[in-house]
Amino acid sequence: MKRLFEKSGEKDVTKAIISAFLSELAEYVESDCIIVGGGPSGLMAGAELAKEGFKVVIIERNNYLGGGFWIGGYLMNKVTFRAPADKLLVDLGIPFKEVNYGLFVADGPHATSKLISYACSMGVKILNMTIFEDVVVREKKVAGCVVNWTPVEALPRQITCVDPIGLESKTVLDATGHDAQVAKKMEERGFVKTRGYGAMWVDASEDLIVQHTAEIYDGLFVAGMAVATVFGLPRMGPTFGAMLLSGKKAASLIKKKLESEKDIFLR
Ligand code: 48F
Repeated sequence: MKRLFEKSGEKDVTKAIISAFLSELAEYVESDCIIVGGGPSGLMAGAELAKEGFKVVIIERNNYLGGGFWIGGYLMNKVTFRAPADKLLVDLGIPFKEVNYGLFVADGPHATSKLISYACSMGVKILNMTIFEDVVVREKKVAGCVVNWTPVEALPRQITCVDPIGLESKTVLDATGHDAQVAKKMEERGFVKTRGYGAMWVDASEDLIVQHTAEIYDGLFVAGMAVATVFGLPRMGPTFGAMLLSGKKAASLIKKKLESEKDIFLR
């Protein structure tokens, strides 16, 4: 019999990881929303949806979340925001300074960790080291994603096939940044058209990205820089207000759609 004071050993540590991970994965093979990309727009959207009780999972190819939010431009880790996004910084508890009228600066690592913490504490689940490969489309509706472990992408060619797995969801949000990977896959399949992002023009870009944040195919939404790529909008460089506002807008559009359907998986 195990003595009371006996500490857990290697097998117990391994079992704890396997059982916690697999039970979560089994629970999240079906969700209300799969968010592809854990950058600022994806994290914000996920947090806002999970706050409302929706079942949300973020697919992120890196081991870390945050995307381009950790650093500003040119490997300098200060991030900027333009009004009215300063109100969101207050809500998220991110310290910032006003450096010019309506222009705010914050520390990238501090801002990113606050946003990740917000998303996790609202109940967003994370599959990191996981790459989006394809879409599930049924009867002209996006109904999930096909994913694989990130390292599978880099496997030597001698290993011919490690099949991916399918995850079902009521909605999918493309928050993969400039690459707009989900929208591009839909384009490859002939379902949507993307235009590629335009030259930098921060003043126009922020508002346009928030305005164009939308459902682009039944069940598929876009947020953040993916919006610029889909709609041919100007790029904006290292300012992040529109990423947070676009994520928030995507969450409200997805919520509306989910509420119009009957069988949601409220947690
Ligand atoms: O690029 P990213 O930060 O996207 P965002 O939320 O924010 C854009 C800004 O960071 C910045 C900007 C404006 O301020 O110009 O670029 O639109 O985060 C995108 C996330 O998606 C992940 C990627 O690793 C990153 O964390 N991602 C991209 N492709 C895949 C993916 C994929 N195929 N599978 C899983 N994750």
